[in-house]
Amino acid sequence: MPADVKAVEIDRRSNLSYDEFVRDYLMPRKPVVITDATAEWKAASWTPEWFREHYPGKKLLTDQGEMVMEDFIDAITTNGDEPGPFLREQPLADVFPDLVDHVQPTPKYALPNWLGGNYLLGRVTQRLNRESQVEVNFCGKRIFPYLHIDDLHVHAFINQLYGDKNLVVFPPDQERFLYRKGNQRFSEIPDVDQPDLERFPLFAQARPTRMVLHAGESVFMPCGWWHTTRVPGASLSTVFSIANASNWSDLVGDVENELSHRPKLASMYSLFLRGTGFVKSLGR
Ligand SMILES: O=C(O)CCC(=O)C(=O)O
Ligand SMILES: [Fe+2]
Repeated sequence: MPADVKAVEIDRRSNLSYDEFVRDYLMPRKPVVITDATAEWKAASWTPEWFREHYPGKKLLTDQGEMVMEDFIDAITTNGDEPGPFLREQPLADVFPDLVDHVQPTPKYALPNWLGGNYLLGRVTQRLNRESQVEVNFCGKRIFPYLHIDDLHVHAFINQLYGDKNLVVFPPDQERFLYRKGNQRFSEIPDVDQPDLERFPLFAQARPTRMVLHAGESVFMPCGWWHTTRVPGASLSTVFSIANASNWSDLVGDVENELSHRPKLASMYSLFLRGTGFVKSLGR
């Protein structure tokens, strides 16, 4: 076994200043659990029962089909053996437009965020803007369906609001043990807690970092870090993503790859995005 592979330790911080965040976590691309980033959010008091009371009869599009709120809450608060329904990666502004102000203010660590705004080409603008939306993940006991990295090399903040969440995390240099599906952003390993080592022998060399995120805590997941989650019971959380000077060049590389069927457009566009990034970084 190569001696250089060690599980990474993940700090838990509160009262973290912006400058410390940038120096110790954002620039070195090191995950950190921040225990007080969302303390002022109204969403800090979200519970399954609160949703039941506030949205009677509301139809939800879960991964198991359409359900009304009451049935959904019953299902996610009952710990059966089968995974229950999952309201997964849905834009908060679409599903609960009246709750957008519940996730304000945006934590200072997530600024500036260059994912909003207009980037001339409609398709690219939409792609970036979509990543900038706050998404909700509501579910009962279950595993997040896949070990993955996030799209477009964005950095993510996962904000746990109700219940616990177990995370399994691997740094980018362990990708060689993780059986990436081609050049997609997913691993072929269905469950890192019960890996089939005959099928995935290199995984034996991986050194996962495991941690629990409690309600009120957020984790900063830098771009390129592999992660998956499991929840032992009902869980409410949001995820939002950022791009700025710290990861812009990686993001532009991804956009360029996506346009690779039109090489001229891809290189012009990449030049434009890099230039825009440069101007934005001067504006700070
Ligand atoms: O909140 C979770 O359980 C995982 C979310 C996540 O990693 C994602 O949406 O990309
Ligand atoms: Fe993710």
